[in-house]
Amino acid sequence: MESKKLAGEKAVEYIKDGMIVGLGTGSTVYWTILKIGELIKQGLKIHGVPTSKDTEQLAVKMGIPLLNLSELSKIDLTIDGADEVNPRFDLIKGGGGALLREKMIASISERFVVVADETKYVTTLGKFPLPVEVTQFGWEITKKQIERMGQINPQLRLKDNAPYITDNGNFILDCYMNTIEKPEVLSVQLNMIPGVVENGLFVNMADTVIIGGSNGEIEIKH
Ligand code: DER
Repeated sequence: MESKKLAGEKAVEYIKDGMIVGLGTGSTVYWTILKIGELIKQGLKIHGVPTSKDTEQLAVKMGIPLLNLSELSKIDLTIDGADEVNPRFDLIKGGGGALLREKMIASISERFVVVADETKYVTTLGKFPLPVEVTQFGWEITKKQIERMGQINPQLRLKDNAPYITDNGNFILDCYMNTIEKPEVLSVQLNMIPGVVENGLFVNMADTVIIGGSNGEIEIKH
């Protein structure tokens, strides 16, 4: 927890008065949102754009004024976590089930800052199963289509022994494969499959990565 807290809190240094800030989802950016709440109490003036219903609830609790995506054409800064980050700053995201809204909000952000503990920084993506958001309609067919790509094992994400349902009413297939050598290729191939809504590969989107170390050190990569 400490290394996540270190990274999460450090990210608020990128926030300036008047900004519109995309608020990510997960246990690392949780610390960012708590810190923003403190700064709001001290007079910081920003608006947040939540990437999930969970984050929306937390942001409201922290007194962060919110906007929804439909009101915006751009966001100044988004701060979010990741399940894996490689040296090119390609990410696997979606462990928390929020990948679609996270990717939409990151895609219109001037700057995208990732906060993570050191365990997330990997040489090659793929040890973490890649979340793929799919329509409920025909998900079994979509699963078969992904299997036909070869070397990918898609599994329906469950919660309390029932299919996990995202904030957008979709299912998630967690795709197990060994390594992802060309995330930019796989991302396009997956999104071409009818029934795939979005995948958790964030390629060429992150600008800055803040890594919290178990030794109490913080490393900022640009
Ligand atoms: O679901 C997501 O994309 C989250 O951002 C996730 O990847 C971050 O998880 P963590 O900060 O709780 O490890």
